Amino acid sequence: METIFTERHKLRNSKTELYGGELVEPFERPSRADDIIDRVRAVNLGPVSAPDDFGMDPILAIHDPAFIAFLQTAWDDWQAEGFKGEAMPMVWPARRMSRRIPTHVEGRLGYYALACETTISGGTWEAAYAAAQVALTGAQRLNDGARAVFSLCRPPGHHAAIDMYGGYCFVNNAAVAAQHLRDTGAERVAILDVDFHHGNGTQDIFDARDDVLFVSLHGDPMHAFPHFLGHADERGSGAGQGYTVNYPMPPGTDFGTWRAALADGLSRIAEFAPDKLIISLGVDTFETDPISFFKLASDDFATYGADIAALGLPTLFVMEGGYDIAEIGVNTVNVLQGFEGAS
Ligand code: Q9C
Ligand code: ZN
Repeated sequence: METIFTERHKLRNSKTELYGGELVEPFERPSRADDIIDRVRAVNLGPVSAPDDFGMDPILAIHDPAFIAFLQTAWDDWQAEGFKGEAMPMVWPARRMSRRIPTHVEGRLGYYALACETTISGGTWEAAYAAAQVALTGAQRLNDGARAVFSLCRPPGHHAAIDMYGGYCFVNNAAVAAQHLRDTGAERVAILDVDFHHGNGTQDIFDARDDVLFVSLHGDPMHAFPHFLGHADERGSGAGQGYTVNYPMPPGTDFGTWRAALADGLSRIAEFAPDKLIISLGVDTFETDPISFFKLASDDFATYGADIAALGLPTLFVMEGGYDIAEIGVNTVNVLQGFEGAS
């Protein structure tokens, strides 16, 4: 399997995350991608290629232009205020308040953020742009006939909505790739999100559409980030009714339970009969992930990679979360090798 990767992910290197009331080193750090690419090379998964540049249009096909313009200038605007730390919101348009977009960067941060753990620092936009190109290049490889491709995106994307960032995400890489596939011949695209967290951004983007099926397995939002989306009764709206499928699961969920939900999700995807499949691949379902509560073991990742391969669809793996730094490379590549072994 070919991997698409660029060192430009290192440009996303913020020093702080707000966690438990403290500023800590971010869980979403550059060494994550380094560990994954090291493992890809160690097992000779396949060639590693740099992304092509598809420009801004595919990003703007998903995201609000004003939101993207905000991401591009937020760090400069923040620094211009003379602030010493990294950019983070601290006030939101909460219930019964105005949706008018403020002028001051503090107001703009609150308007466009869905959470405040994720700080913006120099290079963030450049890395997020590069990650979207990594996803787009993988999608194009499927168009060129590949059975499967691994887009090693960093920063991740599935929490980024049409006009919101947060949860370590800025541009929704999987959504950008899905739209590119739609715009280049695919009639139907399915996105299967196996990251521990609900892919609220992806769900939001495709909520009212029947051409992109969104299926997500995740920690129940009653107990897990992003807390305000991902319930089982969210099924899509308008023409998109029935094209969002959520499997929230409780703390302590083991692989048996998780795999049964996956089997149900895979049957929904088979029924939809997509031309292409995108996997939002987070390995934060691992038993020792520091911020999650599922109990998957390393071997389970290979097992479910094979389960996904049984669909027989052209498949793009897009990297999302996973924070157990010691095992992130093994667990990620286990999914890909499990898939290949069963293809
Ligand atoms: N107590 C991704 O996996 N904070 N984002 C969680 C836990 C945010 C995760 C706090 C987690 C974001 C792509
Ligand atoms: Zn996650």
